[in-house]
Amino acid sequence: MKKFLTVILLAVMVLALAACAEDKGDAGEKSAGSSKAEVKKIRAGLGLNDLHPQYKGLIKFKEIVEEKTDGQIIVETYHSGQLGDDRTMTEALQLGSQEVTIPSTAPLANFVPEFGIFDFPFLFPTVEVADEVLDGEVGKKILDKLESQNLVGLAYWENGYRDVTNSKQAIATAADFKGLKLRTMENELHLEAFRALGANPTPMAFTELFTALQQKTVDGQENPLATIYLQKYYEVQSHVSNTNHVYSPFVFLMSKSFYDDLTEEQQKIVKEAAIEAGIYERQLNREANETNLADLQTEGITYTEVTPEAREEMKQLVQPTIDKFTKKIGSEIVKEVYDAIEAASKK
Ligand code: KDG
Repeated sequence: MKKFLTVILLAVMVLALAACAEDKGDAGEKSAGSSKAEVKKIRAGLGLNDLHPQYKGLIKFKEIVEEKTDGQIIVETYHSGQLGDDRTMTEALQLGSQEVTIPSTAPLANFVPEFGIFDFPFLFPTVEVADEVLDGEVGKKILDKLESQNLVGLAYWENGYRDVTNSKQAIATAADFKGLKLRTMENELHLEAFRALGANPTPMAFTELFTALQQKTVDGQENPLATIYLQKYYEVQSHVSNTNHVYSPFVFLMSKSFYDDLTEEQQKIVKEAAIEAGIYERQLNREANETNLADLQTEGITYTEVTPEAREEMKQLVQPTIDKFTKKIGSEIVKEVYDAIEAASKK
């Protein structure tokens, strides 16, 4: 009987040990699994509001990334400057306290001066040429320069051709800019170009713009039609002209420390998602552009046509600014951009 009890006791101990080992194994696997399966979060912030194609593109990026990573990367989206303006968000990416933002190239030129080339007035003749150049070799070369700033540039998106609005007078020719207090993006080249046209420009973050127009701190501003309409600038502006003075690209930025922490597979997913969502955003933006001028007029804004001759005069007035910044940024890389534009224009 004693023997029998000892055997039973031993059997129970063996079973208990086995169960224990199994538990440990599970727990071990679970913890390995959970570190493998650790969910990474992208906080993505924009200056524009949630009606803009840029935000819709960001939602597309979110959908692609969350689906392709099976929820291992989640994307939280913020619009209307909820996380700050272009400069503060870009700095947050450098510090690693935010993961994604999509600024215009103009404020980004304060971090990597070569982006300033894309803000040369009247540079890109068409959106197709812009796509070809930005998505081509020289565009990539400039994106790669972001690494030294602790940033990764995943793709170019589209802000678009910019037009001037104001609350004072119709702008048909360069002479009409005289004395106009105009908000520009925080970019030296933009400031000098508008001074050359005779305006009185002042740099300001996008997040402050509506209030500045409303309180008449400035008379006018310049942005693509989609922004002018969707941000409801018609409520505080009375004139719009098709100055089309610059094609403004967006750059899809990711914090380098966050990107470097992703697996190779995840890096591929976010990169491809930024490109795919960018194609979608460009398409939405171009569709918006077709209707937004009429929409603005319906809202009571007066449209004034800038003739090709008047635009030619504007081009000549800003040429010394372009020459100055060509030297400042580097003639070689500027030439590469011009060559790429020429090649793309022949296609
Ligand atoms: O989300 C992008 C905006 O923050 C900004 O880049 C818009 O074109 C713009 C401007 O005028 O500041």
